[in-house]
Amino acid sequence: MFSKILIANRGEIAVRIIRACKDLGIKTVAVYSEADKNSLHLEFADETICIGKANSNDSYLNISRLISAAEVTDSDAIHPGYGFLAENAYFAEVCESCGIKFIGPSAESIRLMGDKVQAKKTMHKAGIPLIPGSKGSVKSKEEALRVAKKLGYPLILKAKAGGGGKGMRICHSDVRLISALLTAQSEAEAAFGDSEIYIEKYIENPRHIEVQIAADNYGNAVYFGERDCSIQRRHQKIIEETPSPAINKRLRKKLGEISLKGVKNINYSSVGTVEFLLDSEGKFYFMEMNTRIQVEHPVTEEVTGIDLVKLQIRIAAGEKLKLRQDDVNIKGAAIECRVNAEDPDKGFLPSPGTINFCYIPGGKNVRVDTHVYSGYNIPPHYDSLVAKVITKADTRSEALRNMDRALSEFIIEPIKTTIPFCRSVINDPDFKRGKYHTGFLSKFFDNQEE
Ligand code: MV4
Repeated sequence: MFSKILIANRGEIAVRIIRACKDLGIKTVAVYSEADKNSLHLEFADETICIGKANSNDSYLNISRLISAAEVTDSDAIHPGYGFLAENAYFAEVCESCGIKFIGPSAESIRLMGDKVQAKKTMHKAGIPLIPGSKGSVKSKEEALRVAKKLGYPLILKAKAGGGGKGMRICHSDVRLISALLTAQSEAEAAFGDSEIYIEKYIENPRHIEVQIAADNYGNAVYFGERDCSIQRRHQKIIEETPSPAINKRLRKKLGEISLKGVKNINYSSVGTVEFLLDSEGKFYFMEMNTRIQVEHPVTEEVTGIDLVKLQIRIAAGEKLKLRQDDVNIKGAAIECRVNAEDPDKGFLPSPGTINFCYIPGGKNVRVDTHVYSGYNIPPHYDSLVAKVITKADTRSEALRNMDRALSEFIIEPIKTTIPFCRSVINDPDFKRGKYHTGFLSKFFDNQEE
């Protein structure tokens, strides 16, 4: 096992990772930018190092500073969290070449799954159903028109280097397709430095279902059920839950087993998430794979009793999975609401600033993962997530009531947050019945863009 881990991240996930390290008896190094001097993760870590200015490029994305910090503190591993460098294959490679263990899969797996076209081809070879689409990336309008003729509209354009919705375009006609290809290419070039675009049949109102898996270096792999992440706005998840109200035991097993086939086929080793779209007829299609620990991992932890961050660290340290599939029992239901410092009345514009008073809810079956406290100043330079409220119960309806209670107790003054918005979603009659899909939030807005 490692004796010291450097956490190359900030905010709630840095706190979450430090907790897992402490539970494993591992020393921790927190890094921080000048904007994060008063951050909670610095209080909890054994050592702290400032790695640069507020701008992410000068700090949390700065590979040489992170490696230097790991070297001067004699850290034997780096945990990247999510976002920042978590899915940067080059960073994973640099860590390895410096003799520092990257806590995640191999650089090769990250690179393969980061290329969404390659990822689809690879998963298809393992027998996983794909959304009908172009064979690879589409380079010309003639090629795009040929794909359109074969598949019919609506179509969706996606960036090969993308994921998470950037560079996506939905089109309903040849004319739109041709112009969308150009704008999607330039958007992808600007966002990822890679203009390649692929095309898929657009599935209307699907559910976004993702399967949590873990695999070790010795060919053992297990799945931990699914999460339903269909409640999104502008491709930002707001509420996630498990089990999905749309999935029965049989489908869960099928999705789980197919996900394992996919990850075993690439000799994947770490925790990871296989994303699917589920259409209104119950057919599912592979979409992409995330090779990091995800924001919404706690709902899975709450129903399985497994600490996924500890498991991720153990796998990276070369331990064998002790767990067999039969040992994974899903008990009850869990839901997560993301509390973002955003103003819903201003189109969810970030609302950073100082929290004068903060009260974190508690009570039975309430978990809050956060880095904020009374007096904390939310810097404007990073994402707006300030807390994750996770509740669980024997049944979904109890977990929802528990969530409403927890959110009603949460005080973060005077910052505007998504708490009232989350409460209106979980009290919505259709949501309560489990009847929702990725287009669900559009009924809360006049003009939901994409
Ligand atoms: C799709 C889709 C429908 N058909 N792909 C991919 C990234 C994720 N953030 C959104 N993604 C989608 N990919 C095909 N072939 C629907 C989504 C999707 C979505 C699309 C438009 C508006 C909101 C959405 C919310 C979730 C998923």
